[in-house]
Amino acid sequence: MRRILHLDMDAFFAAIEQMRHPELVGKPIIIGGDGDPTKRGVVSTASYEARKFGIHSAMPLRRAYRLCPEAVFLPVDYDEYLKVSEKIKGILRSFTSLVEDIGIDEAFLDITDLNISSEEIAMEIKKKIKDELNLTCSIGIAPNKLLAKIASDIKKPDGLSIISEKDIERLIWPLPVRKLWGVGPKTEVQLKNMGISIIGELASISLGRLIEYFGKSYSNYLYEASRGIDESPVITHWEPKSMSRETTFQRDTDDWNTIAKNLAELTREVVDNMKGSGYKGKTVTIKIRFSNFETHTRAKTLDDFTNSIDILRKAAFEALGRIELKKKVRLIGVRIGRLARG
Ligand code: TTP
Ligand code: MG
Repeated sequence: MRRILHLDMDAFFAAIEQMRHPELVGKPIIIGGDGDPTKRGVVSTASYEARKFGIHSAMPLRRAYRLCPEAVFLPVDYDEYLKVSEKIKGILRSFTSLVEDIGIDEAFLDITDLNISSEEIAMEIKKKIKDELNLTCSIGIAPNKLLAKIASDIKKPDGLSIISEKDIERLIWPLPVRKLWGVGPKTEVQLKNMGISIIGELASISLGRLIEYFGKSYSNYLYEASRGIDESPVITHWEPKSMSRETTFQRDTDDWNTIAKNLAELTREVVDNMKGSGYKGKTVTIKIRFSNFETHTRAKTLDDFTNSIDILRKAAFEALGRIELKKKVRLIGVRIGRLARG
């Protein structure tokens, strides 16, 4: 039987701000955009004190301001959060090299071969993160990644949940289907139409019935996931498929110079990122979202892999030229794909 640990930091961006500004501890604080709640932008995260007002990630900042005008609004300081994230991953790697980095504030560890009890490992990790960084996290430990990820979310903040296969019916089945990794809002609606809202209900229907509604491989996934089955290994190194950046304008714009300047800047940022991690790319895709949310993408594939800013910028502008800018633009994005090391 494997032992997989999933760790997720509590109110990550907000907790880091509270750690470096102790006067903010215990207060409703909201991190998002450039910290000005009168401007366009969304909430990246909110402290647990702010969540009591109904504020959550991805909510427009202006709405958050209406719900809690007394909250402290702060800009996203991504560089700082990334530094803290790297320290956390370093702490995790001091326990085992079998660490899968899945996000800025979360990771899986395969602790099967460590000769310490699950509870002791979790407590030691929590203590080290608290002592060295003054932050708290929530940990789930289970026989696989799927269950460990659900477990870490059962008790938050500062939680620890250790679950085994015999707990699936009692702890997993009553949860909404959305708690399963890979079940997004669309699947949630489709399942609801089939009369299914919790994982236990999903586990009660046959694979044949699922296949009537979903593709074969996704049906297989849902069938197994609802039963707590997941054989996927902890992967210590992922090759990225693409790198991208996008930006939403403060005001929708049809000014060519503004659009061009932003496209050039975003392309430079993606290229810097590629160079920093040693990749070259072959396709450049650009995305334009108009003020009515109509979204268009166009891609340009190059003959060779490259990290040349001149070539990639030219390809981005070629792709842009194939979109008719007939309305004001709300968002522009660049993605470079078909990455290869070199
Ligand atoms: P989460 O782990 O989803 O959230 P959290 O750590 O703030 O809170 P919780 O205690 O519930 O785990 O995401 C980690 C960080 O990622 C979060 O602090 C900010 C960022 N983030 C966004 O920028 N936008 C988003 O929509 C989400 C969900 C997270
Ligand atoms: Mg978190």
